[in-house]
Amino acid sequence: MILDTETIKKDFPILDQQINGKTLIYLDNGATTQKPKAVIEAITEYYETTNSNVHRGIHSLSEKATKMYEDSRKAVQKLINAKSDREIIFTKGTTEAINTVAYSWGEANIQEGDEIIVTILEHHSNLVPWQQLCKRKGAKLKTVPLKSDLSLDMEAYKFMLSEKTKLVSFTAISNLTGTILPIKEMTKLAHELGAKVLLDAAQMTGHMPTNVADIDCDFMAFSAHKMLGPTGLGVLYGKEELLEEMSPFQFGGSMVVTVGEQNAVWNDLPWKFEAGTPNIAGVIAFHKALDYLQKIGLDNIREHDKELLAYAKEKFSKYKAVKTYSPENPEIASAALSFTIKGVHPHDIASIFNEENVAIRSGQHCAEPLSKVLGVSATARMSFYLYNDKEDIDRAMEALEKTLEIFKIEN
Ligand code: 7TS
Repeated sequence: MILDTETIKKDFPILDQQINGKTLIYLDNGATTQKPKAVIEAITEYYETTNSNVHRGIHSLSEKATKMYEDSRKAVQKLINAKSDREIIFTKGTTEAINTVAYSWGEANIQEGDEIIVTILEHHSNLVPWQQLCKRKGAKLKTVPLKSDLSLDMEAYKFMLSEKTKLVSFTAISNLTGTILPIKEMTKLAHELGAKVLLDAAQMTGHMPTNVADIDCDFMAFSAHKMLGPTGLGVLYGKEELLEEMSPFQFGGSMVVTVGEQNAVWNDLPWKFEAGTPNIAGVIAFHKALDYLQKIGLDNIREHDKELLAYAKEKFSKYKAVKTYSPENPEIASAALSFTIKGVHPHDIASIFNEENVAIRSGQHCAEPLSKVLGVSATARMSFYLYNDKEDIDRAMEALEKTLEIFKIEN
C-alpha cells in the first residue's frame, strides 16, 4: 500500500475499539470520516486555553482566537488554491454552503424561463435547494443522465446547455457510485454559454488535490467532517467578484459594520456571509485536519483509494449474487463501493456487517433519484479513507460470507 496505514491507524483513537473481541473496521467514510488525535486535542486545547468570541473582544483571548480562526481560513485558501482568503466562507456544511448560493445568488440571478442544470448523481443537498429555487422563480431544472458504464452522459449535457442555462450545479464525485465527473470540461462548457458553475466537492476535497483556479468553478461547497475535521463546519468558496455583488441571506451580528434603527451596512468579505458566532473551535481544529492531510498528501490518498477500490472489486467479483455499482474505469471511480446481494435487503447486510464490527452504510444515501435510475430501492455501501487497508476489506469479506451463509445464498 502507498500509505503506511499501520502508523496512520494509531492516530485515530476511535479505531482502537473492540466489540466482541473484534476491532472496529470503519467503512462509512462517505458519511463522515474519523478524526485524528491532533484534531480532537485541538478542540480540547481551544476550550481549555483560548475560548472567547472572534472579531469582537480586544482582550488577549479574543485576539488569539481570531488569529487562529483566520489562520485556518488561510489554510483552506491554500488547500484549494483560491486567489484570496476573502473567497473562503465558513458555513455549517456543504448543505448550508449550497443553500447560501441558492438564496444569495439565486434569488437575484434566476428568473422565470431560466434553466438550472444538475446531474442525476446529486446528493439531495445539491438538488432540493435548486428544486425550491426553480419553483420560487418559475425556472426549469434539468438533469443530466448517466450512461450504462456509470459515467455522466456528456452528449446529453452538451445538448441541454443553452443560453437559457444560468447555473450548472453538480457533484464532483457521487457519494453512491463514486463516479468522478469531468469537472473541468463541464465547467468550461457551461462558461462558454455564460452559465455559472457550482461544484459540490463534499466527496472530493479530502480525497484528491482540488485546485479552484484550475477548475475555474464559480462556487464550490464542501464539509470539514468528510476530511478529518469536526462536524458542523463547511466551506463555501466563491469567486471574489461574485461574492462582492451578492447580498447575504442570513443577517445578524458580525456581518455588519454599522447598524441604524432602520438600515444596516454589510461587512466586508468574507464576514458578510458569516452572521452570528461561528463554529470557532471547529474552524481551529479543522486547521489541524488540513495539516494532517497535507502531511499524508492528497495525491497519495487518491492512489490509496484506487488501490483499495481495485482490491475490494476483485474480491466482490467472485460472488455471483453480489452486484456492485461503481464505474469499471478506475480513473473515474473514487472511494465508494455500493453493492447489493440478490435476495437480501441492504439494511440486513449492514446489520450483519455491524455484528462483525464492520461499519458500512445502507439505504439511498440521500441520492434517491439516482437509486431509482439504478433500479434499486437501496444499496449497501463501503467507503474508504486513508486509515483503511486490505485487511479491513478482508474483514468486510468475512462479513459478506457470513451474510451469504445466513441467507443461504449459493455462490
Ligand atoms: N454532497 C455530497 C456529494 C455528499 O456526499 C454529502 C453528504 C453532502 C453533499 C452533504 O454534506 P453535509 O456535510 O452538508 O451533510 N453525504 C453523505 C453520505 O454519503 N452519507 O451521509 C452523508
